Amino acid sequence: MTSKSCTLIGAPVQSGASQPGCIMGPDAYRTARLAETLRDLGHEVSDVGNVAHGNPENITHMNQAIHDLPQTVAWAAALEKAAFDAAQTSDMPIFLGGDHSLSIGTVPGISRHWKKEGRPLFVLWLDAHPDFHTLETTRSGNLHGTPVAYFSGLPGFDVYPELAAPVDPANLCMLGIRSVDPAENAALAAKNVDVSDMRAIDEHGIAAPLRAFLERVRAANGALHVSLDVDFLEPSIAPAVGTTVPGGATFREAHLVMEMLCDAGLVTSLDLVELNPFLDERGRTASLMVDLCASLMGRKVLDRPTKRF
Ligand code: 6HN
Ligand code: MN
Ligand code: MN
Ligand code: MN
Repeated sequence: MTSKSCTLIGAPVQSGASQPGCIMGPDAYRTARLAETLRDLGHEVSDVGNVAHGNPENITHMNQAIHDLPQTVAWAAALEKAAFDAAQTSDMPIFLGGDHSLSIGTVPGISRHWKKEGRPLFVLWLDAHPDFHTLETTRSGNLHGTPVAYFSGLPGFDVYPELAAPVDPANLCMLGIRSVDPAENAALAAKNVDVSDMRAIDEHGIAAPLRAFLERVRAANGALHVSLDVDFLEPSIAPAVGTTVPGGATFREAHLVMEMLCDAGLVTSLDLVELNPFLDERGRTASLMVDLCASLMGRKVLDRPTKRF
């Protein structure tokens, strides 16, 4: 792959998850040598450190289950700006999470940039969950369950920042899905979202739906944002996440997705989310996420270094 300028942006968000720990995510990726790994592949890498948010405003919502709304909205505003700014200057902004509520900021910022450039944004959501709750439908109140419904322009998000460029639900693709709440299921069907759940992947393989999606992105001259949730992966290979669901993507399925994305050359930004280093085993999940990132950015199977630890 041609050399890219990559910008690493730390987003130590944990207000959207039920348990603490994602605050340590960005530093776990640094410890697992993400920057050095991408440099070894020939890319130019700058780590701009962690984003900080402004003072949270006193925002409330009638759904009493919701928690940490003011802080999550403050993060969204700060990350929307950070994402928009990074997309002006970098070929590949990479957001180091942080729980998945960080996409309430990153995807809208990236999408505002591409609207200005006159290209539609597509989003590949690699996750056990569709994160398609509205503020009315969430029962857990964990706001990491809401980003996709919000940036797709569903109603009921008046307390989140105003969207400059909603993502067309026709431009979404979800892979790895295997834990969906009833209200999400109904909303996904109503918006006709392209969802390949694990049952479909078992039957048809993971390459077929991804290939079809990439053809759509290419035909539309789209930009492509990838949001990779640790729980996309089978928990036995990626234990460091608070929302494990059995039956996830295997090691090879996950690498194949990244290798196909690399070959397609369409990816323009990336979220690495939900890593909770407090739940990890000797850094293995952080290292796997870095290796997946390496596959996305050009490492070939035959170039994989022998692990010495
Ligand atoms: N994630 N649907 C569940 C909820 O609490 O709303 C799980 C959300 C998981 C969030 O995957 O980032
Ligand atoms: Mn909380
Ligand atoms: Mn998620
Ligand atoms: Mn998830």
